[in-house]
Amino acid sequence: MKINAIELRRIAMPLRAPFRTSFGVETARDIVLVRVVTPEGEGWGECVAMSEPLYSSEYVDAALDVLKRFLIPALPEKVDARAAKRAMKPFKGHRMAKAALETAVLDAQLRVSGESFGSFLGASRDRVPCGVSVGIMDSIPELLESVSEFVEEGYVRIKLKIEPGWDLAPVRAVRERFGDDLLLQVDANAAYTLADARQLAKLDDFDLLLIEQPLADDDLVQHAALAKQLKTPVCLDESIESVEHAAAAITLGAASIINIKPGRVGGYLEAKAIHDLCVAHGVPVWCGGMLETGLGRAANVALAALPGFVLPGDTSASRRYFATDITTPFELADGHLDVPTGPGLGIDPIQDILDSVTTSSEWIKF
Ligand code: SMG
Ligand code: MG
Repeated sequence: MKINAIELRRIAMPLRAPFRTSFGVETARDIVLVRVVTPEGEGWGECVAMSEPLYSSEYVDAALDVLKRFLIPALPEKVDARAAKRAMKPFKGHRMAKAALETAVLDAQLRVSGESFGSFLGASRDRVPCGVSVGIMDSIPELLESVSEFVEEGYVRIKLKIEPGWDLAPVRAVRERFGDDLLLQVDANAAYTLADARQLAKLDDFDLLLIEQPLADDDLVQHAALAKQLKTPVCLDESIESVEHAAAAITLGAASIINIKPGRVGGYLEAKAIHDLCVAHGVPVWCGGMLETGLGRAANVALAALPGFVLPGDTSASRRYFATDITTPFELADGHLDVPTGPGLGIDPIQDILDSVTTSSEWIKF
């Protein structure tokens, strides 16, 4: 496939409500969309980097810069997703930027060949069960109100964001109010240290599905030590940026469950490789989320339909974050989202909505 031009379009999407984690509060999404134009068709990729390097070292301005300066110029004349991944490999890091470009190339390639993301990746289901991630709140009553709305909407699993000072009490309150049958898990976004092991072990009483990324991203050995002190399974998110990291985490006993986010690991090809490795080792995986628009969500839902994704993902409906999505909104039905079946992502941006949220656009011509 030959590329004629690539558009780097930056959009600003207000969130319906602030989303607080242990590292900060998000009130809007600042997103780079990559649009690959070929003679036969177009493809889209969404960069999941945040405005500031707080979740990981990546951030939006850096993603734009590395795309323009290094990643796009490195693409070979004839390209598909695999060739794009190979061409970008020499550049260290910047996995979210790489994932966006690789996804746009893959989408274009699949739209031309008429195959869906789900079929290309190996999806084995036509819909996926959905969980929702619930931010840190100012009070327990506010949290219970929010969780109750999500449960009523049909979400099949609740994830509570935690941090020191907001862990046992919210988990206990949600367990007491919604009962033992609620699938419940927590995510610390690296807010603890191994010295907190005894506090974290108190969460064992609440029958959680997992505790996600309790310690720092580069603390694999400490996660292995922590896992020995907890009954709650340890799941890694930020620590896993490649299939090699996943292999190391499994070998060390640092994680018994892995959260797969295609942006964090450099794209859907790497995400699929991590899935395959985990299946081979009997390690359950689930699909993470980065507050994606409908474009990123479409690809995530396709990935979440692979057989190793045995736990509900952070693949919530569009309205969880956005009053107006840039695509036809994803809507929950019986706690599930349908896997798109059309070619490529199977969904398109709605031009006037896209234009109304666009803050800048730049074309790179080939
Ligand atoms: O898309 O629903 C979503 C976000 C889910 O909690 C979520 N993501 O660490 O897993 C995580 C966070 C990262 C983004 S927080 C701003
Ligand atoms: Mg996480």
